[in-house]
Formats: sequence, C-alpha cells, structure tokens
Amino acid sequence: MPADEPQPTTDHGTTDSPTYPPSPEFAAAAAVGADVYDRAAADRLGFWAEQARTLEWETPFSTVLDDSEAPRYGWFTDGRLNASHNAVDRHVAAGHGDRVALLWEGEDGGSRRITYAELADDVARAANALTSLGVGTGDRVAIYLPMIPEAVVAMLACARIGAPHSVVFGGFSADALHSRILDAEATLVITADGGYRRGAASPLKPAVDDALAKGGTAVAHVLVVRRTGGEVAWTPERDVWWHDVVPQASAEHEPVWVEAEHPLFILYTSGTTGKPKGIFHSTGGYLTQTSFTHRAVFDLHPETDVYWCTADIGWITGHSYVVYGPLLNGATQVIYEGTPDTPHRGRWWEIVQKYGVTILYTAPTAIRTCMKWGEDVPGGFDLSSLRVLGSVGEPINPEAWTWYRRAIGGDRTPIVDTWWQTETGAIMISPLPGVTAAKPGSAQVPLPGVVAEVLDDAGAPIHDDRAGYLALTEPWPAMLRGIWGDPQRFADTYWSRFPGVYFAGDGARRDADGDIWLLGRVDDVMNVSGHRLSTAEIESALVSHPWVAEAAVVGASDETTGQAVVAFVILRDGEEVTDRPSGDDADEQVVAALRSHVGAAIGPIAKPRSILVVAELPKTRSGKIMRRLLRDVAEHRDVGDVTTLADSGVMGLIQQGMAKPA
Ligand code: 6R9
Repeated sequence: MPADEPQPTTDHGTTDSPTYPPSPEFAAAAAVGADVYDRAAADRLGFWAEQARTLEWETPFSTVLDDSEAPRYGWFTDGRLNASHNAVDRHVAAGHGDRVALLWEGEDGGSRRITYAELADDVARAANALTSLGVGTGDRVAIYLPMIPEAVVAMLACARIGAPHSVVFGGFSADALHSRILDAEATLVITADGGYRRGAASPLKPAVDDALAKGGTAVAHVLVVRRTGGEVAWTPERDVWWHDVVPQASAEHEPVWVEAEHPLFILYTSGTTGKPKGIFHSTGGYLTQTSFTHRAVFDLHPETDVYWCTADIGWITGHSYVVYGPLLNGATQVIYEGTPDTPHRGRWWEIVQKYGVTILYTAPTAIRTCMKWGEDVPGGFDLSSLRVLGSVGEPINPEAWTWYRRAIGGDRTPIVDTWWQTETGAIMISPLPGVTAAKPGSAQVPLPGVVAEVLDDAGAPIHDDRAGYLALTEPWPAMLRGIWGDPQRFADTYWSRFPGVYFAGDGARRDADGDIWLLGRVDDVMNVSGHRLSTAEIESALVSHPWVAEAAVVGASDETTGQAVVAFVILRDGEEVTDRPSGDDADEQVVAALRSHVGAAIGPIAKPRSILVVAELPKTRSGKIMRRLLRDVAEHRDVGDVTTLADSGVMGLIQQGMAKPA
C-alpha cells in the first residue's frame, strides 16, 4: 500500500516550458479534431457507445454501462462479438485482404510480409488446431513466445475461440512461468524452441519444460513453434509441433461469439506484494478503447501509415498497441524480433528507413539509450517518413523529449506522451497530435471520455500544481475487470484508498493550464526500463536463497533505465550455512550468486544493479523497513530524518558500505 509521499522520479519541466503546437497542415488532416473533447464531455456514455459501434457486433448492445456491481463495472453487456473477427476477418470482408498487416523483421535478417487475408487464414487454422488439442471456450492458454508472427496468430486464435490468453514475457524465468501457469490454471502452453536475441539463438522451451516439471499444473499440451531449429527435449503425447498441426488445419472457422464481458486475456503485473496480479480484461470494452485510442492518439491513416510499436507482446503495450489496437484499425505495422543494437546501434533506424515507418511508439528508456549512443547514429539514416512519435512506460524527462523530437523527428513530428497502465488497458492521458500544443515532460490531458483528477490525501481535487495522487474518477471501457481469482485484492488495491474512485498508484500534479505531470509510483512498485517490478517480489526472491536472512529492495533513479534495482541484504550466520564463500572476494562472490539467483527466480530484468551486504537494515520501532532512507543511500544523498529509526546508528554503517562498490 502507498508508503511514501509522491516524489518525482525524474527531472521535470514547469508550466512555462515551451509548447509545440501541431502544424496547420497536420491539424487539418488529423484523424480526430478538437471537437471530439466537447462531444465526449456532453455525452460521455454516448461517446463510448459511438466508439463501440465502430466494431462489428454479432448481437448489438443496448446497455452502455452497467454499474450495478461497481467497482466490477460492465460495458456493452448485452452485446456479443469476437475479437479476432474484428481484428482480421472484418478487413478482408471489406476488401482489404491484400493490405499488409505485419511487416516482420527477424533479428537475424530474415523478414516476412503477411497480408490481412493471410493472417485470417493463419488465425483460423490455429483456432482449429487449438480446438483439436482440446482447448475450449473459457479455458486459459499460456503463451511464451519470442516476437514472431506466430505470437500474434496465437493470441488471435485464442480470442477466436474465447479462450483467454495469458502471455508470459519470454524473458521471465521457469519459476515465474510456473507460478503464472498455476494461477491461471492454463491447460495449454504455446512456446517456441527459441528466438534470436543479441545475435544468438536463445532457447525458450527448456524453461517451459522446467516450469511443468515443478508440477501441479493442468497443462495437457505444449504447442511448439520452430524458430531457431535448435535441439529441444521432447515429451511425447504432451508436446506438439506447431508445423505439424496448424498448417494442416482447415482455414474455415466460425468464430465463437462471446458476450462483451467475456475475459479476453489475463496479464500478470507486479503489485506491492510478492505475488504478481493476474489483471484480466473484457472483450467489448477493451476492444472499443484500444481501437479508438490507437486511431486518435497516433493519428492513424490506415491506408498510408506504417506503424511501429517496439514493445514486446509480453507487456500490456504489446497487447493493446501491437496486437489489438493496430489490427482492429486495419493498420500496416512493423514487428521486430530483436534488440536495438544488433548487429549495430543503428538497427532501429535502419528498419524505419527500410519500411518507411511513419508512426513510432517506444519507451523513454530506449530514447535515453539512443541519446547515450549519440545523435550521429540515427543521423546516418533517412527518417523523413516519420510523422508521429509516441512514448510510454514512465515519465519522459524534457531533455529526452526534446532530443527525441529533434534527432528522430527532425524537429517536425508531434510527440505523444501516453500515460496508462496494465490495469487501464488503453491510453488514458495523452495529447492528441493534431490538437494539443505539446508540453515536453507532461502527459497533459485525459483523452475524450476519460475523467482523471489529482487528489490530496483527503481525496479533494488539486488544481494548483501541488503533488497528489492520480485517480480516475469515472469508469472507462478498457478498465480491468479484476484480479484473476482474487476479488478482494482488486477491491483493496484500487478502490479503497479513495472509496469509489480508481487509485492508480502514481503521484501527479496538475499545473495552472490543467496539464497533468506524472511523478512516478507512490507505492512499492519500481519502474525499470518501463517494466514494472515489485520490491516485495525481489525481496522474497532474495530471502529464498539459503544465505540470505533479510533483504530490502529499493528503486534508485538511473539515468538510462529510469529506476534501477538496488538491494540491501543481511546474510545468515549459523552452522547450516556451509557453502558460503569466504576469503577476500567473498562479498563479490555472494553478490554475483544472489544476482543470478534473482535472475533465475524472476528473470534477468529483475537482477539488482547493485547488492549491498549489510549488518542491519534501518527499521522503525514497529519494525517497518524505512525504504526512504535506503533510497537516499542508493542515490548518494544525505540521509534525511532518522528520528523514527529504532537504531539511528545503523544508517552510518550502511552509508560506509555504500561508499565501496558493491
Ligand atoms: C503502459 C504501461 C504502468 C505504470 C504507471 C506509471 C508508469 C506508464 C507513463 C508512466 C509517466 C507515462 N507510466 N506510462 N509514467 N508517464 N507516459 O507502462 O503499463 O507496465 O502496467 O506500467 O508505468 O507509473 O502506473 P504498466
């Protein structure tokens, strides 16, 4: 639960920072004009109903919002539709079958071009194959794949038969995969032999084998895509090659029409406790808002744009703005399998040039990394096709914003800084590129149909630039429908801080122009390179190691990754610890072992940047670890008020330890 006062995690600008209005030409041709705000304000539910009707419904809805079981809101509840029909078949039926849906670029230089008609066939075949493997409507399917076209096909095939997918990021470990498979009671896992990362084939299937060997799961089959051709261990009866069942299946498939509230997917995200939350989303409301926001925020013109979102499908951005949003709008998009610096640091810009990318959506951490590599890297490529740039995942500091606009956008492109969360399902706060005069560092205004406030401790709205808590005060179509299997945690986490109002967990302030500036998380969730990590989850991974007695983890600000994980550990003494290194470099060895232990328990992204072995942790008299002080230490600041510490001497010892490199 919120522990600290809202605090800025990055430098941010001020109300009198320069603004960048859209050019008159851009504004005149924009997909959405300024009038949309007034229309939505005049009739919010009518506005969302109008957006929902841009989808194709098998049974039209008459109810827009059902708030009878709030906060478990329902949208378009009496309508029926299918997500894959709307994302793919609909465009083929409308005569756009020959339009390219996916321009896939493998890290190893391979590429594939898939039209909407081909995608429709692939999805139908995969849906038939899933059915033949015993997956029924309502069953959960875990997807653990690299960024290859089959990942998109797999998600849409699940949606086609009404089987909620649970995509697990390919960088997560076997342990993390196991707990997610268990929690969702998935009956099928879709994976690949491996994928290409940093110039080499990196295996995936062994993690699935390890996860399932831990036992307790309901998994009947593992469907395996061949990507790298590497050796894989095989469990007959259970394991099935994708190429043995999908291409052979019929391309005829009647979609399963589901109720608007039918769960489309579960996606696990970090919360304030050690156990990740299975956020689940509906079908009708989620599709309505992802398609509207994708069109409006990126000014999408599907006939001419080439869109590229660099997110992995393992995160919500990959769900909403690689898979559902763009495909619902019939966009042509690039999907890239690998890392930005393989085989060279200009790889992204080479891709922009090769495909004539017009809209690019990425994260501040990537922008800051490119800044570090230098402007001459993108300068070596023709980026003149770009016309809209987007940012997501964490606050973007004005310096990075300005660099992005100049070095990538040729000082011409609008930038949309989009605030949203796994829980919100779709973008909530963002400029509109053809309407808003952009202010570097501020996500600015709630989108049409969205109502957000900055609240003080007592829940009263703040409009005078003071820091407070970001809250969403009206329900929205793509809102999470719950935490899988844990309605109490859903109510406690989001709806109890300010009763009846959604508490986002972010600090924010609203300036005199009414623009919102995000200040970072106010709870124990860290944001590392735009990925959410929980301090508690990493702490419990650390204490699961036999050498560790106690651990405290904080997010320290980091120039490139936004925040970095810094851990403080107390080692266990006693006779049972026999294998701990001793000698001169004992601490280094311990630290290395603990870092890889965290990597194995959660995934490489969770490995602490530094681990400090300490004798004591700063605690209040009630025994609560004072993370604020540890953050001060990790960020090399003078330690503030220590009067509530049970033992005020402990901070001196910890600071001495921090002085030497960990
Ligand atoms: C989409 C996504 C959500 C958290 C959120 C906030 C941070 C995301 C931001 C931003 C400032 C932005 N966040 N976008 N902070 N400005 N434009 O990232 O979802 O992984 O669930 O993270 O990310 O702290 O609460 P998710």
